[in-house]
Amino acid sequence: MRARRTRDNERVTSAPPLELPGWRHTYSGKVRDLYVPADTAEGAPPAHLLVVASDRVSAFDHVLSPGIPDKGVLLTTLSLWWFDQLAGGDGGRSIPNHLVPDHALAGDDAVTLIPDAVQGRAMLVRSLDMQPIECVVRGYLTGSGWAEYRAEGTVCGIPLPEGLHDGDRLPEPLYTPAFKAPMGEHDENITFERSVEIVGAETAAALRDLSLAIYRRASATAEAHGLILADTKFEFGFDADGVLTLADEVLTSDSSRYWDADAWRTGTTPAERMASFDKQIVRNWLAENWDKQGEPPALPDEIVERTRDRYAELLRLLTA
Ligand code: Q0Q
Repeated sequence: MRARRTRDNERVTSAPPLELPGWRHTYSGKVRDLYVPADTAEGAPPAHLLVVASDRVSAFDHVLSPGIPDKGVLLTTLSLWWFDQLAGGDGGRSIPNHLVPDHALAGDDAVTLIPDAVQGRAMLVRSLDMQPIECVVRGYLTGSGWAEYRAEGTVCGIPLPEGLHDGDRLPEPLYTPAFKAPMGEHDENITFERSVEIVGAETAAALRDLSLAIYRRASATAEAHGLILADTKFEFGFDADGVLTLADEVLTSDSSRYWDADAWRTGTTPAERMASFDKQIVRNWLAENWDKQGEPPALPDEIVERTRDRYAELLRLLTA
């Protein structure tokens, strides 16, 4: 199969993106593909977009094989559920999102615009003026944050109290933005002050405040379902009326870390405490079976099955 490069300059040997009737493929991320209406003139702003989630899984900057069966459907269903919760489904104030207004899981015009081949794993969204900031919120100390804390006592340059351990809850959720780098480069952690220079003071403050408010709301919902939302990342854009709008996917296992709350409370080791519902199963297996040189090995059936089961379990725990 011919290798090709995604927008992140990822060398992937996966199949070329699907041909979808009425749509033109415009670019591929590691695990998702973006389409514009086929009749969109070159260079013209599309009326709306189709965000298609694949079954591909990535880790350590590689797209892995095989894919995880149903991953695209499971993560899209979770995104749609969270968009609905944050639009007022959880009783809170409505957070504007980019879904085409009447988008639902079944039986409306939006769904008929979504080709059969990607039903259930595609979102029909309004085209926004996307802001180049990855809005990361961390409620717990783990991953790259824990690594920096051990070395420097800070997370993204923000000083933290001494004596914290891997997996500990932070005194307050931290907003740690990243600058969305151009194709092929990595997002770069930046200070809030740098985000002000990039998008202006008003937008930078709005991105921060909205991200922290959404994290707090989603974290409370997760805890009510026996889960911890350790960290997550949001993307926003301005709509045609200048309203800052929640975009991309939201609060999925690809954009967030979820842990089992009981395991976190009772576990004695970081691994026990951070029983993840995301791709930590894949990361742990790769860490034990790949020297990070060359292409990663194929994932064994057992790892694929366990990962799929965790995605399905997360969706059940939150939405049942
Ligand atoms: C937009 N992306 C992300 C992506 C690959 C999604 C552009 N509503 C929007 C959205 C969204 N979501 C975007 N642009 C304008 N309006 C989102 C990074 C990348 C596949 C899917 N890129």
